[in-house]
Amino acid sequence: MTQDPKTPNAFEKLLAPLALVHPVNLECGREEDGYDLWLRYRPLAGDAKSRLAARAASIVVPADPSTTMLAAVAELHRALGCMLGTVPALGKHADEGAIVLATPASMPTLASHAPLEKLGADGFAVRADTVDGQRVTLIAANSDVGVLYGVFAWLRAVMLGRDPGRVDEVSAPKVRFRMLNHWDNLDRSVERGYAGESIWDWWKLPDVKDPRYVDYARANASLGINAVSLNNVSSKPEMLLPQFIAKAAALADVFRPYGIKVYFAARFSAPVELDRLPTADPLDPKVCAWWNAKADEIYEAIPDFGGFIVKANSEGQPGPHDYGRDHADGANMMARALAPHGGMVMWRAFVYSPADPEDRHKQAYTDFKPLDGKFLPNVMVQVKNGAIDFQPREPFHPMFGAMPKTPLVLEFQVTKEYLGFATHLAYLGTMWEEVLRADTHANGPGSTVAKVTDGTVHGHALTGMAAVANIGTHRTWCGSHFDQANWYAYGRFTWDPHAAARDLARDWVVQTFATDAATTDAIVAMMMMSREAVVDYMMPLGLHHLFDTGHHHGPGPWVSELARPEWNPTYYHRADKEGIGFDRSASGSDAVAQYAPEVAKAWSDPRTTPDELLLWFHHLPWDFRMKSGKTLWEEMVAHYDGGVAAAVELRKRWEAVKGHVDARRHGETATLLRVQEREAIWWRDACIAYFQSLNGLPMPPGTTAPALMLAEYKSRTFPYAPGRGLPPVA
Ligand code: BDP
Repeated sequence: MTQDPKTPNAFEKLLAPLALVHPVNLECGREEDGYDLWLRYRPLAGDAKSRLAARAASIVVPADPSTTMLAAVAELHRALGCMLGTVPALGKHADEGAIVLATPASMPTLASHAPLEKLGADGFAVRADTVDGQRVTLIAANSDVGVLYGVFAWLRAVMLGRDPGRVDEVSAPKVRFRMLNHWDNLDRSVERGYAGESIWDWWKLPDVKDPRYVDYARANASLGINAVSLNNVSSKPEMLLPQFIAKAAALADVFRPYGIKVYFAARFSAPVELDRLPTADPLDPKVCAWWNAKADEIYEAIPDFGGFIVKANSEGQPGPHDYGRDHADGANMMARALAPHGGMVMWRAFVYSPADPEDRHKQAYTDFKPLDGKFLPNVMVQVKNGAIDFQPREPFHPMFGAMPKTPLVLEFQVTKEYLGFATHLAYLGTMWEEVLRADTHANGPGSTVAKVTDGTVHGHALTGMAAVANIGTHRTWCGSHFDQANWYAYGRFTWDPHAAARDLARDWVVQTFATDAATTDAIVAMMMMSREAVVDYMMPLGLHHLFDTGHHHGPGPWVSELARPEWNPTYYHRADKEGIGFDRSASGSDAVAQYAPEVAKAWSDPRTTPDELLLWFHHLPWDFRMKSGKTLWEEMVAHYDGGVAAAVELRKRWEAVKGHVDARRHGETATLLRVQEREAIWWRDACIAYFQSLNGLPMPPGTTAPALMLAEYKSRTFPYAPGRGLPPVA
């Protein structure tokens, strides 16, 4: 349905302050190309249409609506216009069939209709209710952004096929800072980005505000994401120059109605680089004054600026160690500058030293544990889900549960740097669920990472999750259709870290493909098996970081000559003629001792360590007897074969749903699944050929030898693989 933009109607007048580009010029029902993400609002028919129409007779908007309230109205307008083909009227009263948007400020009697005390600042209640004797849909919250979230929740329920007249949902987020971290450079390249360029068109900002920014904000708000850091954590000082602050301010203006605050990744040495201060020592009064003034300048342009995220003393980034200070000194200096404005510092714990020979697994904990309790109240320490990096599987980071006095931000990576870029299908919901449900035992059994993250284990009110975004200029936003599911699932986990990966997958499939139950089941099943498939064909049994250098595309278990030991895959697998694996038990690096005694005990002994983490914690002989009765070598080959079989299975299952998914998205996905199958075989063969070259063992009976000689796999180079961004990183 398209409305004539020349005839301004009541909606257009109402929504004018939002300054959306053609907010009422709806374009519904065009070919599916992935752009609409899970907010597709396809036209309804039959009963579904009449049921919705009966519940969408009018929209009642509070008087003097904020731009956030207008964003809620705009979304209803867009969604109902597309799904019904007609736009409901704007109503003043709660007439029969109205959708009533309400906060205590707009409806003094609201408390008798909605459990406001349960909703907190961002929660909502969406319910079929009777107001003044009329049956209405009440979307209630304590704040306007809560109403916006409620609108998205109601629309989701409609898209999931629920009866719009029976929706009854009361929900509040369990995490306060629900953040996306863009690793976007100022030249628009994206570090570890596989979906095109950065969507921030820095060059044209602040003048040109791409309408895509609004769609980006809508998508985030639909999940509850409320914080966005704009630039790469391996940051450039120029982000803090006035011209970039102005560009960021323009983005902040677009995002504000959607409840999203912007953050910057701040470079620790910026005072030296931008203003030639002789030092960036965090205890130097001139340096502190520089940051104070910089914070004032930023808040002048962006009054609701979120704060800084900082990668310091890690992978070449400057930091307080350069001046003999510790991470708390650095973080607190910035925190003091931001505190008068209500800003936060998210200080990353992803640090490992270029000089320290200690097991990389142990270094962050060793650095940060003694600092517990030393950070100012507006500092959170941001910790990756695993101890080393974003590997296909890692044990949870030992800092979870070990920092009782420090609020932690749990950091995930949505972009699939280590799980096949945007060409492999890997639903990460299952990986994140595994981490979130892992038991730290910090405060007795049941002290899961989710409960550390939601603040309940240590009683923190400041809670946060962050993830490296997978978003770029590609039409699908994420580089492939299925990669959208990872943005989606991550966002939903930030709202509720106790959610189930399968439920989120199902919701995403129904919203995204809107197909019959059998097809939905088939696609959900594909998603649920996909991450384990990648683990199996890349690095099973706790192996990690077998990637080729720099770009991390494809296998490179043989790489051993890079300057820093921990940049080499051989550092992680330690394979030789006798055995394989990293001994992190007491006889090795003793990284296990960084976990609570219950966890350490289980992971200290290969017989009680789960197979999935075996070689992460133990160096074992190739003939080690596995729980299955197979030798370690046989088991490893079986996993590699299982991974390839699963990739074949994914391709076949997708072929089977042909005709049940629109042709374009089906075809594009089918092509990628063929790539995945081919690369799964490559991974399997290259790794087996390499390990076999060390152990000299024959292929287990019934298995197939690698197709090519090891030298052929070793000779492959990918100088132009995507995602390296600037500057070059290892
Ligand atoms: C590593 C990436 C690197 C990032 C780093 C980080 O390879 O590009 O800069 O993480 O998180 O996994 O800072």
